[in-house]
Amino acid sequence: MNLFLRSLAKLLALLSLGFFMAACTAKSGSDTADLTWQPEEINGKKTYAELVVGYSQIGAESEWRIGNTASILEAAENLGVELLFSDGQQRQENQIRAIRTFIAQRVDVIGVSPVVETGWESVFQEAKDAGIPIILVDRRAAVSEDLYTAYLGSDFIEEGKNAGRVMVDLLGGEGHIIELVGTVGSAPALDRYAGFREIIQEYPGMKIIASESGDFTRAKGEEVMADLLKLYGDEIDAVYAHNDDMAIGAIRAIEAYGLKPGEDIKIVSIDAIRDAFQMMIDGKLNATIECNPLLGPQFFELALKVANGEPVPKWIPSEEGVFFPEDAAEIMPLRRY
Ligand code: GYE
Repeated sequence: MNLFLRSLAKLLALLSLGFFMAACTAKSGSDTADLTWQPEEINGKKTYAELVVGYSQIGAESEWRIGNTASILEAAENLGVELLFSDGQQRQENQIRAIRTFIAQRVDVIGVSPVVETGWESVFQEAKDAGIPIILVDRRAAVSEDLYTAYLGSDFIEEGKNAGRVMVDLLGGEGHIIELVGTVGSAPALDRYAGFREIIQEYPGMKIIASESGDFTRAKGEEVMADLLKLYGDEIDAVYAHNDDMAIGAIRAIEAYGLKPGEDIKIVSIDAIRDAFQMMIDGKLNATIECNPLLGPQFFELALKVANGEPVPKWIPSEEGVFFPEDAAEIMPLRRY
């Protein structure tokens, strides 16, 4: 993790219990020489300087999430948007409380990354009744389309399929796979589970011998993998982890068990964080499927349009690739998360 992200993570940890103003708009005083002054409205339309956005983040479970939070805070500051940011610490009830607070504060737009898919109807309906649009960022919610304005995020099914395709190649269509699942009930865990199976079901020799949640964290990935190694040991040919952090945890467990990750046990994961590139350079990870967390600039562009009543697409998907060890050294310095 680079220094900037590290300090951001610390700041977030310190402030995680409440709300904070991530950025204050450069409001003009009487000083006409102030070059940062921006008009509040042009032709009756809001500008970034007038936009007030509430954002309910999930937590800080992974490097991906830390990169995602940094992107949102940075973009708000660069654009001069007033951002009310809340860290839900992985709990849906905290996120629901934050959304209710944003409604009471009468923000222009609410951004939310729902920790799990279900259970959002009532609070989204409350926002709708108050005339405040909801934009889903990163993760979907299982609600009817009239309860949110747009979804900005990845195609998690496609990510799961890409992981499946890479796994078929690595194992030559045959082998015993351990799956480390993300947060139970979250959109990425459900879709990465389904997408992977869509591909490997075509290969009768590919068998998922265990599928357990590591909650998207390194610590849990390591713990679950250590338990599964005790149960299955040498029978394991490969690990499919729903994110890189759990794969890195699994790598530690495999080494502690005395096997070689990347060789004895092939590993494919998702996110493409910087540490995953290091693991590929070290020969311990066989591939990572990209999932882009740098959604801040796109999110605020969307929020401004929505606040001004302009039409926006219902789903704005991110463009993503697949990375392998042979290119890791060249690409790693370019990675921003
Ligand atoms: O893959 C994982 C994070 O929702 C896409 O959440 C995101 C996932 C990401 O914790 O690392």
